[in-house]
Amino acid sequence: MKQFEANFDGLVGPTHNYAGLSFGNVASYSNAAQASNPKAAAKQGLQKAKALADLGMVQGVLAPQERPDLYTLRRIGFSGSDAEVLQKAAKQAPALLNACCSASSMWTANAATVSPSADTRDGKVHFTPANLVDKLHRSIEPLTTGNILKATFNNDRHFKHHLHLPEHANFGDEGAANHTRLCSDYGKAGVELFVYGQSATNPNAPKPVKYPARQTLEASQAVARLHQLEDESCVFMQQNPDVIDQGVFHNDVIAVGNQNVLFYHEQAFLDTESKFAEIRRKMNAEMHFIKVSTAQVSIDDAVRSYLFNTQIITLPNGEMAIVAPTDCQENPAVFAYLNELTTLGTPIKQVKYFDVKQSMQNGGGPACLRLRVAMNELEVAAVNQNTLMNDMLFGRLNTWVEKHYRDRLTVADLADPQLITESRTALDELTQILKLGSVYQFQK
Ligand code: SUG
Repeated sequence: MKQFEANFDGLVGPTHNYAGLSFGNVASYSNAAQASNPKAAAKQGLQKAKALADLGMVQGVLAPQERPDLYTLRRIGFSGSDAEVLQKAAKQAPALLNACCSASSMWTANAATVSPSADTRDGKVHFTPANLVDKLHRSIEPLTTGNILKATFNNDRHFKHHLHLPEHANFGDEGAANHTRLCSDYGKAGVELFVYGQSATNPNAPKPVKYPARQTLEASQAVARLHQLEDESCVFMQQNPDVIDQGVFHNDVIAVGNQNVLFYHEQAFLDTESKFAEIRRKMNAEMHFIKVSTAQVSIDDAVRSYLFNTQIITLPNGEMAIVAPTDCQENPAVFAYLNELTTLGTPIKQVKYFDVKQSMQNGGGPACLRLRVAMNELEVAAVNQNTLMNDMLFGRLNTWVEKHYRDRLTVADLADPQLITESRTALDELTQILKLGSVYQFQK
């Protein structure tokens, strides 16, 4: 049976803006209060997704969330008509309004953790939405994320959907951004590498001092239990707290894997050698660890260029390619490194650059924008086919963006009640295009 690794990219929502909401995420902070271009952001994302589909990859899309999130604003005491709720929040608590307007669900690497059927005891593909408790604006995503995942992977025979973990700092969970599945072939049992930032219940364990460690060991262990993974196929590894303090807020900002390749910065982890030995033993197949040294690329350059927030994909001809943001071309050290990488005799043979600057300015590169789901052909056939990228869907989504999205949005614009109508009209039409049913609260 054929095996695939599908990428499901998050569609950028109509309220994409720069509000500086993510402490510890350098790009989000440094671009705070700039004007955004939601239309360009959505189109950049669609271009990348379509290009991967054109390369022969299985590519899908995940719908964005409803923003402004008036349900959360009402839950915290703002009342009246929708317009009144928005305007009261804008006046009395603008920071809360900003949190309820973020389009952050576009970074679907944080939507959920996914374990393919080859790894799980019941032979199903398991999904656990991330609770994202570390950031207010992201902590309001998981319930709707669960609805969207269920509407996209809507077949109980093949897909098992869990509730997100308890909403407490001990279980801080950021989804696939801290999870890498290594394997010889997508359809064979692999090793699931969970990278955490801190252990919540061990006060003596190392942790960052300046910025938050968003993922806990306890959350990663809970996801592994829920997904019915064998101990022998899991490795739990700690992120180096020093790099979190330099802006590496998720592991996918400093390491990325695909099949039997792990591409990483030498400062990414703690206990690197012993953990890599554990991976080798549990993999039972050849592993390629591609190390980038600080002398080649500094942490600062890695964070600015997002060298590691790249996608490594296996093309239909078996060769691997790296999907990088154009920001990597613009950074001399990183560009030189990537040019050399393809000549080093590793499985990575080509680099493909994409302009995703609208997302990059909020700290989201190509890899943040996608959720990986390894599936066999029966599972791919069980996915909601209307969410899979092809010429027709690409055309329809571009027309949809063109019709509903603004080309300029500032934080001040978030108080505009017209944005509620625009966003709901767009999302209602999107659920019809993708045939998702009623996934949003306003549709219920
Ligand atoms: O959670 N940025 C996101 C970026 C997520 C990137 N994802 C991965 N690395 N997988 C975050 O920090 C910024 C929103 C704002 O500031 O308006 C934001 O949420």
